[in-house]
Amino acid sequence: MKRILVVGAGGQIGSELTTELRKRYGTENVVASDKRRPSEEIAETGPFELLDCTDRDAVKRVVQRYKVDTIYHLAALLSAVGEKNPLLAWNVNMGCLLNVLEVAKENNCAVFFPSSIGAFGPNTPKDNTPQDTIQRPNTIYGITKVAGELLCDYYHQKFGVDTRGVRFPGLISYVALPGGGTTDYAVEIYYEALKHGKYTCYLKPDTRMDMMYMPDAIKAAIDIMEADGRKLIHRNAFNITAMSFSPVEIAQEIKKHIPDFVIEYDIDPVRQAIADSWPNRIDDSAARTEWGWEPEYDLESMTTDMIEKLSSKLSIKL
Ligand code: AKB
Repeated sequence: MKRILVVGAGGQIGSELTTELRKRYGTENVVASDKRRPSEEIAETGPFELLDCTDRDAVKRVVQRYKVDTIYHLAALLSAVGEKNPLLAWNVNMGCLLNVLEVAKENNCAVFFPSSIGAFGPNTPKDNTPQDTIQRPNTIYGITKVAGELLCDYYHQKFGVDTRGVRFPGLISYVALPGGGTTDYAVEIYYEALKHGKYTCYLKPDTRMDMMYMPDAIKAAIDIMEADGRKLIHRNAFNITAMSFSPVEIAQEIKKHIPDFVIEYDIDPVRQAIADSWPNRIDDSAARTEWGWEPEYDLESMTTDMIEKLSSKLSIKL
């Protein structure tokens, strides 16, 4: 049985991933950690450690105390917030990853690293973006993701650390909110549609990006760590996607459930420029071939589920 440490367990991915890992591997075998105390569900249903991953000794202490053999390293600043404080984004995103990789090397741990569609840039092919292609991002977030992919491959090749990763698209969930990304609109729109019947979007109506519903993202993170390493040609990191849509298309889908819903636009130039530099739709055939990746949800099934779950969470009757 694996002994897992989740770094950043209180975040958008971490809170749902921790719950699923505990179901699969047993509560006692999954240590949640975060800089701040997360929800009761995470902090009180299994082992929890307050952990600042910029402190390498602290990471090492937790790994050794719980005899961890697999680390899911999720702590990072996202794209939009990174542009507000590039130095902090570099220090947190690279510093924490380096600490995790060093501790993993010394303690024989496997590492999951979440890269992103943000690892691509304005001169990457926009449609059917290949697995192996030009990666010259122009955001600090993207730069840390490309450097992170390379660093993970380096630790694998040079020190034999079992590093694996995926390039996540925008992630949509009704459990925890994302914090400071460019794709956050695709979560906010459901909350605002249900609460106010109206949403003001900070991206232009036709801005197309890859997206994924959280249950598929959790499945991907677990499946890639379970995959047979001998079959992996790539490692850091695999393109994965589930759907690709624009604000106008998600709004149309929401209108099928909330007919009076209205979307308006007030463009944020910073987030628009980031979104314009990312692909329209990536090609995830390497992940499908090498470890059997296959998403379950598309825009229609995700919207039905989001509206059902979120209206019950917010106690809103449709
Ligand atoms: C962001 O928008 O920054 C993230 C991502 C796509 O990596 N959601």
